[in-house]
Amino acid sequence: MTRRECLAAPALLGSEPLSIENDPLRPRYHFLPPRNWMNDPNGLIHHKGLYHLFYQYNPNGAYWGDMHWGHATSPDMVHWEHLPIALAPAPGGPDKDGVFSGCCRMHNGVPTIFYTGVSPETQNIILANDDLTSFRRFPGNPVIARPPEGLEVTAFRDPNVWQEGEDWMMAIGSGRKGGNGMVLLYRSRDLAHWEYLHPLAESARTEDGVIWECPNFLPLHPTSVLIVSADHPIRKPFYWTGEYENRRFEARKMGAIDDGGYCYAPQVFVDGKGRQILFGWIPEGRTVAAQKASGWAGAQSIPRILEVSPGGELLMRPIPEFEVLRGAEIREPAKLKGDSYEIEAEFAASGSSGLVLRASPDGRLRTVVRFDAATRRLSIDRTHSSANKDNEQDVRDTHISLAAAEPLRLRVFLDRSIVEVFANDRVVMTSRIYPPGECAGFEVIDPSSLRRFRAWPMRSAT
Ligand code: DQQ
Repeated sequence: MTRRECLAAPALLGSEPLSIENDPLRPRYHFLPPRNWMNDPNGLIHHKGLYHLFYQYNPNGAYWGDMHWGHATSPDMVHWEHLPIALAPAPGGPDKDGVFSGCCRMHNGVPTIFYTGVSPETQNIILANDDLTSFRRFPGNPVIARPPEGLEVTAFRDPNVWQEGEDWMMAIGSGRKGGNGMVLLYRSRDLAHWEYLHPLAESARTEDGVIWECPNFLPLHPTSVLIVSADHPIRKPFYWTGEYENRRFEARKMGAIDDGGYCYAPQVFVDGKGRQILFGWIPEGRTVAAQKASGWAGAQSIPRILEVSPGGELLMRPIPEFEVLRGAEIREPAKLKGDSYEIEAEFAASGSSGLVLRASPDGRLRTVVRFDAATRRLSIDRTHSSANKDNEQDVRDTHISLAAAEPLRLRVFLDRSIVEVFANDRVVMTSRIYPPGECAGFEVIDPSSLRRFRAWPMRSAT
């Protein structure tokens, strides 16, 4: 596809309905396209001093379907410039029914996109020019036309590619018919011909998902990381850390990428500073009708830096680049209010402590982030976040193990309808809330347990 063809694809840019600009629920510092539906982050790459974020995009409205790849670039992962749609389904080709998720790697100096075409699911390649503004389908597509012989699978998508010596390796999200989620491992010398090796990982338990989507394998030393998004009966991204030797992955430790229920299909890439960075899709928690009416749906998480602890736990911290959006520091909790801020709060891990966000003037509407020291459970309660019962309303919680005398350290990012809570660099909960604009109140639960507090109103990134 040339740049001109990109522009001829259904328009991403154009005149903007006023409702989107004025929408008090629309996040201001998380990444969103100008309008319509977005889901998985795709093709993340740092190239020639710019970050490229591609994403699953429906140009027809704020609902899932007709998957294209939207595109934006940034110098810092905070401020983004929207570019024309990068990839659109090509009539008659293997991606005629949708350009599904995938990644981008440099191959012989050429930005090379690996992705899934659907109905049936096949793996394909697109070559980009050096500034990733024009795209050309590889004539040998599909490079993998079907799942391995003799294996009955429920899914075959979302290629994740890395290099090992002279070989290129590909992990594909899958699931065994009548069984559980798995990741299939392939090898290639030339990217055109792929040989199936074996499952890189396979779940023994239905509760960890019967389909594993969007695999990310990080062959790090001494500890490697596998991340998958488990679909059905749960819908949640998990990680495993373990050893990778002779192309076999021995998973040792499992954990959640996010326990809040609103982070899915994360993708990891190595950024310009050599850091492993994760972006995740933040879906909506409201009805499809409400999404369509608003004209937008879906956001990208604050990028997280990943590291493996000596004990094999995945550590996740927000990138410090977002600090440029901080306004004047607030040290007294009583002075904090609004719908867009960042908080750093440290609590003695005793009793029941936490934060109340976006409270209405009469206190009846509120979102509560709470830690219960006795049970070591961290929760987000949004049973009273919104008066509209059509919005998802529940309590989500997770366990966080703290060493003796270790305080609870929270980083909270509130961005109107998004709440992202990082706890002690190892637990993250992302949630969605839809309170009316008057809900700007803030409170600390059990101020006697509060050891440190700093907050900043956050400026818009756009
Ligand atoms: N979303 C994509 C698929 C992927 C799923 C389609 C995960 O490639 O498996 O939009 O959200």
